Amino acid sequence: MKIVLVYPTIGLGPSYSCGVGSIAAVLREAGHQVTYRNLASLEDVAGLCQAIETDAPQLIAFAATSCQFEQLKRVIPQVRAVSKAVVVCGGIHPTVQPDCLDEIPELDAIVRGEGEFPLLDLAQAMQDGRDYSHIPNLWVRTGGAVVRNELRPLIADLDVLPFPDLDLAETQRAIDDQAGMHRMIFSRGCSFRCPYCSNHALSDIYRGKGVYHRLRSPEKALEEIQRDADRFKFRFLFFDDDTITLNREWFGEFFTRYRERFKFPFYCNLRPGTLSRPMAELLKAAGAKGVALGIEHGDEQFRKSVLGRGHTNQEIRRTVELCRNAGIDEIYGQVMIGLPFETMELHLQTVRLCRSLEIIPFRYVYQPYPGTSLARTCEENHWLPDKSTYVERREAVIDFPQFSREQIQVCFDVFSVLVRVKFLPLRVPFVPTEQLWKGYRFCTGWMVPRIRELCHAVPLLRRWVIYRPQA
Ligand code: B12
Repeated sequence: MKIVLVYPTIGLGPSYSCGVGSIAAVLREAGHQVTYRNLASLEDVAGLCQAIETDAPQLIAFAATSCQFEQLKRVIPQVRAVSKAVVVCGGIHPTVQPDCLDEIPELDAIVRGEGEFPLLDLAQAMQDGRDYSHIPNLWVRTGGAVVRNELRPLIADLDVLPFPDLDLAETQRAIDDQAGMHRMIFSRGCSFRCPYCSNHALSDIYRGKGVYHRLRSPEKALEEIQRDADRFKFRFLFFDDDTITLNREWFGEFFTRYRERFKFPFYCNLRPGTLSRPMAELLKAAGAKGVALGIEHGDEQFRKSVLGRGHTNQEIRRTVELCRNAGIDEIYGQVMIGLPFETMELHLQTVRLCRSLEIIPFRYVYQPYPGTSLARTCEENHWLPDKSTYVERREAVIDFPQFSREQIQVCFDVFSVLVRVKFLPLRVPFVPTEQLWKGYRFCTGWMVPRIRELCHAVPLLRRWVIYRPQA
């Protein structure tokens, strides 16, 4: 059967998804004809519709994170207008927010959770002309009602899955776009329950359906790297696994064998407090060039109470030290800005911690992801953004009473400079916006737009001139 898989990356730049690749591999193994379409911009929708008219698939499946789902509200009606295919949507957003089916009347069904076998069952049922409304993991629109099927158990052994079948040209384009970096992932899930991350929402949904954190065997993971090395041209790897240090036995075997077999330098994510000295040394010996360290916030108490991260600043320092002593020098400190209950003063603690650790700053604007307990806190307090589409993780969208949207945006814009240029004072005389605008009245006409432009063009100036932490 002809199936089109659409991976939207609207506003994000080239990327690829191992999840979508895994679905494509399973469908192709079963003999289905799968075409992969990337959707990089809303301007490309006409092209997508044209391609769909040419491909004439019977099934069209869209992938969606929450932000991309908002974009799909404009895309799917246009696709529906040119195709009679069954249109479904899967991925994290429909999984944690299945009621989203109501938001796009042109959608026939959503696929919750791991999509390989539900989509395969759907394709088989359609091919055989069978009713597909009772397939586990699917919520299906039938007439005026929605059939909400149960989730099937999680795939216990990831080795049963074929390797992701990524689109060759699109993947190579994304690798080239990121200076030769190829992203791979060998695990699913995470056993920590950080209230801002979708993992705890997913593990709640899957309660009673099997162990949530799973890994491919080291053998299969190494085979997958070899397969990709034969397919793509890349210079180094990024292991996207949420917590690669979680299973120490796996970690030991995988990196020992990686060191013997491959020469590709690599980066991986790292949770403070989960690395020992031998592990750091093994990482380095295997070729680790750097790590992305989940610092998240600089204030210990805040990190614990709001973000559920119990480790101390001392433990973060220790992890950084272990990496440096082992010779892993590129340490990216990942932090979030604009969190519920955060204030400008608390944010400055993040700047101070990052300065003292001398890490490479890597910052995100906090986004309240559906199904997470921190998003529920935002909802209860009526803080959820009124803006439906935004630049994911880079654009401030929440106006907290104690930390305004403008302040968050400026803190985000100047964060890296403030961390790197240590002599820049953090305690600076802020002038509230209104006062500044009032001050303009005393300037002569031609100066006003110039000052305004200058303040907006130079974020650092905006930070110092316009904003003041609120009491
Ligand atoms: C790795 C990763 C990435 C990598 C992917 C690289 C790669 N080579 O695959 C990159 C860096 C590209 C990436 C980008 C982004 N990511 Co990301 N990412 C992850 C991470 C850590 C793991 C995802 C993964 O690969 N899992 C393994 C695969 C096999 O599983 P999977 O992706 O979940 O896919 C399965 C199901 O979801 C489902 N499924 C997925 N797609 C589809 C499509 C169809 C049609 C169907 C039926 C089913 C289906 O079936 C798949 C197979 O079982 C997750 C966290 C997590 N634990 O899920 C965040 C996560 C998915 N990412 C997230 C976000 C926000 C983003 C970005 C928006 C960030 C940004 N600003 O750039 C972009 C969005 C990209 C896009 N176009 O959608 C959020 C999404 C939250 C939300 N509710 O929207 C997550 C959950 C992290 C979090 N903050 O909690 N990401």
